[in-house]
Amino acid sequence: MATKRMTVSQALVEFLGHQYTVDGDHRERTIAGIFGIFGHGNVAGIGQALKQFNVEQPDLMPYYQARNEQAMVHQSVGYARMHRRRATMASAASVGPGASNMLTGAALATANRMPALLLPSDTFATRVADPVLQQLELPHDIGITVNDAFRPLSRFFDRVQRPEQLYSIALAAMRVLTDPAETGAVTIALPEDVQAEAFDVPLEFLQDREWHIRRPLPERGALARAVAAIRGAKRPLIVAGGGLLYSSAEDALRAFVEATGIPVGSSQAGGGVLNWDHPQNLGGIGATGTLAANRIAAEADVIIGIGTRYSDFTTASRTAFQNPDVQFVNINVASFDAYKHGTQLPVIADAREALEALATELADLRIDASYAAHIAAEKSAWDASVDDAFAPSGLALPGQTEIIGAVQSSSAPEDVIVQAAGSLPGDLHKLWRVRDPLGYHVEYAFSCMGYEIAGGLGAKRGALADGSDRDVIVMVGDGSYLMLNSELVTAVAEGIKLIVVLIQNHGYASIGHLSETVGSDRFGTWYREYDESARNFQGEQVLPVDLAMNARSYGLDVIEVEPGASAIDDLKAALAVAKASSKSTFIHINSDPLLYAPDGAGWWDVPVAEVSTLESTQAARAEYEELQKSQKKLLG
Ligand SMILES: Cc1ncc(C[n+]2csc(CCOP(=O)(O)OP(=O)(O)O)c2C)c(N)n1
Ligand SMILES: [Mg+2]
Repeated sequence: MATKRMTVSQALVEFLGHQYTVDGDHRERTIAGIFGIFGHGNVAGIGQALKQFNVEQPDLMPYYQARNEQAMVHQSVGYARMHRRRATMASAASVGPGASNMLTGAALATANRMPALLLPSDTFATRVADPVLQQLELPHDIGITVNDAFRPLSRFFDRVQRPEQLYSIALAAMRVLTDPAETGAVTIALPEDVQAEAFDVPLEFLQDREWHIRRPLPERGALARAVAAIRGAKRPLIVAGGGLLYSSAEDALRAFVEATGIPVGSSQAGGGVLNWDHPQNLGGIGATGTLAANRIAAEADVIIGIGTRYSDFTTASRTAFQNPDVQFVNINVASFDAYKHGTQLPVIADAREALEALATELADLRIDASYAAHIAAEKSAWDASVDDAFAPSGLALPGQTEIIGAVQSSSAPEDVIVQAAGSLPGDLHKLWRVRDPLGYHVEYAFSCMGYEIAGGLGAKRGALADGSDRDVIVMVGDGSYLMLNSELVTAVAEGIKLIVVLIQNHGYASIGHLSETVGSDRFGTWYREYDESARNFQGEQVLPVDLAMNARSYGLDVIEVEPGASAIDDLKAALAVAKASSKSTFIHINSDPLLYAPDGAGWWDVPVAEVSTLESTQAARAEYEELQKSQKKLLG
């Protein structure tokens, strides 16, 4: 057997450079590049390997810098979503804090079912120099390292304790990354001595390898049962999740709903599957959904969930579906999700394959005229509400909805809007008029503050890798910005163009509102100077923080929209400048956090204190108990 003598790191990097995802007639590299922040643990291992290939074979594995390890994983997820999970990036971190900085990223990837490969360095396998700098060193189990914290967060975890283990570990990692039901964070912990250790690697391990994405067909019996349930429905409704996009099922969905007239409400991850103005598209569904989708959902008798995890936001904490006889037909490639809500009608299959099969079986099905008229009326009423919400108020401090309206009207159909946490995801879910399958990018499984800029950069990398120059527009709140904005420096370093719209409202508009509804009076949600006498942060005076100056200090072009009656027009002008530029532009706009989007009749279960000495909390508890009554105690 022909072999090559190389280090574990060199072998892993060369192996990763030869992995391909194949999906029908589409073929691309599974691992498009490696992010690395070097320290002890990887500087002489993965770092050395990347340097060597950079000199000898620069295309084998492109290396990219980042400023924060968590942000490397966010970038990988952003990239993966733009590539419909067919490709991602790897993230290499040093021992200890470098590695543990990726924990949040790992959890985010797993919660979102997005592939991301994590390569945290580990302390010595031989323990020859223990305890090394940054080693956890637990007396009761010295073998535990910070990397064991990745175990519950990863869909696959292993540690290369000996060089020979690399083969099986690398292959298992690739299988999970490219498996539509299992994908998520994949972690290979790499002890620093093993990273640099040499062994004789069979050339076979280093050859091109293809990973064909599994697209399982629906089983005959399950399909027949689903068809019968849908045929028996008077008011069917589709809940569209991200799985539709990951199986490239938009055309199949459109054909099916056009033929049958069945309406669609989408989760955050499913935003984009159908253009906003398609007659069957009721927009977002659930806690942050539209009134149209939520009203139809309340009466629907058969919910056809496709590629959805049924998060609490999607089901409005199990209050969305009020028909006493409601049934769930759950089409999902993951049996875990297909069986949710205790259904007896799971269809474990690829979304596109299942939709095509349903379309054939239900070719003669058409919803009745009164249901169709009801859908059309709800849709047009909601569209009018959005028009109102987008109309400029002329207030010196505009509300967030008019800011979204300005971004909407200033962007091109194929532009990608990126968001993750705060009040923006809910407002976008209700209001954003999606015009491209990948144009709506809101990370809302983990809703991680700090994803926005890093994830947006990853999304832009993903677009560029496809040869697309579509703009990526990151909308970010001041709170999220302060948590993780360092990848702006990465964008500057690589000349990658992002448009960032920062909404300055001096604190947490979202949690402030939530705090009010649970009777906690916005405690701790304003960014204000500390009031010594009240011992809180709720004074009038905002902080002298200048986030525009902060962004400018990174070398970005910055446009500040001044408060005033023309703020929305000025924002549109700024966006036009940003779109025309070839460089990144940061737009700073002040907004009133107390102006809200139109109500969509969604509810979100956030438990309120059962006993309290505060009247505000007691009142909130009484209302909570009332609202909780509509929650269905569903099985499963
Ligand atoms: C990492 C992280 N920490 C805490 C939270 C809880 N949280 C959700 S939104 C939010 C405030 C976001 O503030 P900002 O970005 O300014 O947006 P705004 O609410 O003002 O729209 C917080 C603290 C979170 N989602 N992620
Ligand atoms: Mg804010």
